[in-house]
Parts: sequence; C-alpha cells; structure tokens
Amino acid sequence: MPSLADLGWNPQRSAALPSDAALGRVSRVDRGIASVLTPGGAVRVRIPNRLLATQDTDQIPTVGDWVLLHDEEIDRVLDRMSAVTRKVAGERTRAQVVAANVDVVFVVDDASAPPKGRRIERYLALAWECGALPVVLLNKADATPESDSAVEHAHAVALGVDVHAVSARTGEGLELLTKHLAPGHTVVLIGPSGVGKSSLVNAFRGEDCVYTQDVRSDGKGRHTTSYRELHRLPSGALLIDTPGLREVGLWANEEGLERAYADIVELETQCQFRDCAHRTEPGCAVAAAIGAGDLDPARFASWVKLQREVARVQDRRAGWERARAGAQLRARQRSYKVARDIQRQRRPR
Ligand SMILES: Nc1nc2c(ncn2[C@@H]2O[C@H](COP(=O)(O)OP(=O)(O)OP(=O)(O)O)[C@@H](O)[C@H]2O)c(=O)[nH]1
Ligand SMILES: [Mg+2]
Ligand SMILES: [Zn+2]
Repeated sequence: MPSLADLGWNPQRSAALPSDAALGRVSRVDRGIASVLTPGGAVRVRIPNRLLATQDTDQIPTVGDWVLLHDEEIDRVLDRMSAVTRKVAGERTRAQVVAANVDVVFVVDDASAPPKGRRIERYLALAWECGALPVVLLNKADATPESDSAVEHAHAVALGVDVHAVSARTGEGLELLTKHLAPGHTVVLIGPSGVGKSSLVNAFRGEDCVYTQDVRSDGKGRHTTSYRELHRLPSGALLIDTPGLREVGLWANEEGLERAYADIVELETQCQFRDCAHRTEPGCAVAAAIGAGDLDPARFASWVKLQREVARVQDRRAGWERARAGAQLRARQRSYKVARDIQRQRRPR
C-alpha cells in the first residue's frame, strides 16, 4: 500500500489539516466519478454536483488533485501547488485544468517529423505558466537520422530549457530523464496527438498498459488517448498521460473573455464612474442589474474571478518573456564570443 508521500504528498502541506482527514490523490476523472489513490488503496468516488457545476476551476477535481474524501464523495479540492491550465475550445471561453500539482512538464514532440513552427513554443508557454519546470522531449529519435537538427531547432525556441532526443521504442535517451522521475515527483506529458506520449508512459512503466495506436497515413494523429490518467512508475514517480490537446489555448487572451461576458462589459460602460469597482459606488449599473434580477450574481462573480486570473497569467507571461529575452541576449553574446574566438585563431601571426 502506498503512503501519502508515495503519492506525491508534501508533508509541509499537512499543517492545516485535521489529523483524521481522509486524503487522496485523483488519478482519473470520468463523468461524475473520480478514481482516487489513497493509502488504503484505490477507490472510485462520486464528485458531488456542487463541484461539477461550479464555475470555479479551483474547485473542480482534476487529475493530480489532492482531495478530502467524505462519505464516498469528494468533499473538497485542496489548494493546488501548480496547475497546467488551458483555454477550452468552443464559443464560450472556459479554463480547464489539465493536470494539478505537477513538478515537471514533459513537452513531447516528434523528432522524425519536420519541425512545426511555433508548436513547441505554444506548449512551452503552457508549461511555463503553470509554475513547473518544462523539459522538451523529441520522441521517435529512432525513426530519423536527423534528430540532431530537430534538437537544434527546439533549442532555438526553448531557450534555457533542456531538450532531449528520446525513443519510447528503443529506450534511447530515457536514462537521462531519471533525475526528473524521482520518488514522489509528479510529471505530466503534454504535446500533440501521435507524438508518443502514451508510448513513453509504457516505456517508463516497463510494460504496455496504456493503449497506443498508429498515426494515420496522412500524418494526422488519431487522438488515441481520450482521458487523462496518473500512473505510478516503478521509479516511484507519478506520471500523468494526457490526450493530445486539439487547441492549445492560452489564458492570456482577454478578448475571448470579453466576448463571453459581453453583457457585463456593456453594463460596465453605463456605470456612473469609469473606474467603478461595482461594489458600493453610486450609479453602478452592474449593482442595479443584479438588484433588478437582470444579472446573475454568480455570473458576475465568475467574471471578476476570471479577470483576475487573466491578469495573473499576463503577469507571469510578462515575466517569462523577460526571462526569454534575457536568455536570447546571452545566447547571442555567447555566439559573438565564439565567432570572435574563431577569428582570432584564424588570424595569421
Ligand atoms: N518509431 C517510433 N514510433 C513511436 C515511438 N513512440 C511512439 N511511436 C508510435 O507513434 C504512434 C503514436 O503513439 P502514441 O503513444 O499513441 O501517441 P500519443 O502521443 O499518446 O497520442 P494521443 O494519445 O493521440 O495524444 C504509435 O504508432 C506508436 O507506436 C518511438 O519512439 N519511435
Ligand atoms: Mg496517448
Ligand atoms: Zn459599477
């Protein structure tokens, strides 16, 4: 039977919890039912409607979450240390937490396919935003003599990030990843469909237990994996497999939010004060609409919360972009220095 530490629990978190709290870690979510790993074994529990129906993504259980159990139900989701979050495709902008409480994000791509522009960069941005360490894996290195140039290309967009050419098929390069797969560490695999995320899970587990499938002859992935799942590896690490994301939406887009809440944006223009916080200000059109029953207060609350989230993401993104610019500058300076050294060597004495 696993201990909480085996499931990735950080004992520093226990402080605020009652000693008899029934804790578990979500390994998989199916409609309304969650699989939860506990020191007593794996259990399947209900997710109550109040958690399913909420707009508050912090409360909706997702794979990797630590939860308190009560009466064979999830009682609540504990605060996340990190969360890979994306925008859900569709007309309404919603956030989806892809995986929670991860230490490392493996951004997987295909070394044997021609590099696809900014694809890695978009997944990397997702990884950076979540507060975990990103590592780029270029899989299927066995299938190409060109894996070096794939690594070079990835390095150019993934400054300051480790890039590894690996093969789930032959095991090439996997031994270099063991430092990330330490006991109790949680790693999530993200990347397009068909690049071999599930095959990597099987390779790390040392057995074929996750279903994988050939990529279609037109090169398009098949979206073989249809749910996210947390696996315990023989190394003691926890590895989360995800389906290839169809659209890597970023939360930094305020426009989508404004479209989704156009009614509130319109109301705000009618407030007496331009910087109205919609609390106790006189002439507040938002408060009036809520009072008149024209605006659902819960909808307004979720708008406020999402705006705050966007602001947070934008902050983090700005930080990331600064770091990236710095790394680019240093890389350029290094290459000047190399060029200068070469010239010096060549200069006739
Ligand atoms: N040559 C080679 N083929 C691989 C390797 N890893 C995976 N594949 C093949 O690539 C195809 C897709 O692998 P999957 O593991 O299902 O890909 P996935 O990323 O999980 O795809 P989704 O679940 O759709 O997101 C399968 O046919 C695998 O056999 C590898 O290292 N080398
Ligand atoms: Mg898969
Ligand atoms: Zn107002």
